[in-house]
Amino acid sequence: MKKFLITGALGQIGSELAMELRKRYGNENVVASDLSKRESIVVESGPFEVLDITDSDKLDEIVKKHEINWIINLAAILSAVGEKNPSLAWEINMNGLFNVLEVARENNCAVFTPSSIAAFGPNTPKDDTPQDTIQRPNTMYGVTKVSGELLCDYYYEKFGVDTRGVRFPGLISYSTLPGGGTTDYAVHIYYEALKKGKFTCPLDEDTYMDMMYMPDAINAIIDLIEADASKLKHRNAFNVTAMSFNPEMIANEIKKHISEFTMDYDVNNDLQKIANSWPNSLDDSAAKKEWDWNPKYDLEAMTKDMLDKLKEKLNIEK
Ligand code: NAD
Ligand code: AKB
Repeated sequence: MKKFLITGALGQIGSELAMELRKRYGNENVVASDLSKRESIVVESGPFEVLDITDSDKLDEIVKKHEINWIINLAAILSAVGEKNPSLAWEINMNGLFNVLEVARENNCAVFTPSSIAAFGPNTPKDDTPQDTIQRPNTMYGVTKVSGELLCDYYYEKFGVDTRGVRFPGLISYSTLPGGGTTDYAVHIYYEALKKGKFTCPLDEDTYMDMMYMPDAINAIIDLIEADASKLKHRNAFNVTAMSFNPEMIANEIKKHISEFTMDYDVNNDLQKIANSWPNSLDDSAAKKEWDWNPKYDLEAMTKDMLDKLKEKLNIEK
């Protein structure tokens, strides 16, 4: 029986993953944790611990107390915040991950940690970016992501820790707002379209990036956790994607539902620089081959669902 600990469980991914895991594996088998106890269905619906992942003793204590055998490490600082505070990004993304891997090694736990398209850099082939290619990121977030991939590989090779992970693109969801990334505009655009009928985009119109709707991301995590280990060659850094678009394309899709919607641009140079260093589109054939990765939502299906769900959430009639 799998018994999960999720770190950073009140964030964009964790708040939805915790609920889906509880549905599938039972509430008591999914221990959620985060820096503090915030108001959330995740805190109310099952076990919750206050945990700072830089505190390895507390992490070890919680793993022992709940007899955890899977740690899903979602505590992190994302790209935009990480560029403003690189030492914090290093402390949490690297030292935190190191603690997670050490505690996992000592307590025989498996570990899932997401990497990101940020693990690539300006020298990486931009289109159809291969699974195995040049990785020389020029952001602190990207440096921690590629180092994290290597550290997870090391713990598998050296100590036999069952480490797994994917390189997520920008994730779009209606439940919890994103935590300070470069792809966040693709979430905010839906809120602003419904609330104000207009959106000022911080990235220029030619900025292509890979994206994915949260239900596909949640399935990716659970499918990889459940995958037959003997079939996994890449383990910690599978390219996964569901769509690639630029701001014009998402705006045009929204206009099909909200005809009066308009978008203008006020480019944020810091964000633009980060986005320009990332791929336009990923090749995710290794994930398809090794564990049957198969996303369900494209831009059209995601936009319809996002707008329907957000209208309900924001109590908007349109
Ligand atoms: P998020 O910012 O929404 O949530 C991160 C959570 O970590 C927050 O709830 C925060 O309180 C918590 N946290 C911060 N410092 C902590 C600490 N010291 N100890 C414990 N908890 C701490 O992030 P997310 O979007 O849910 O991302 C989760 C993981 O997925 C990260 O590794 C991120 O790099 C990766 N990822 C996310 C995306 C995306 O678009 N959301 C894309 C690619 C990769
Ligand atoms: C970010 O923009 O920082 C994240 C990511 C793609 O890793 N959404």
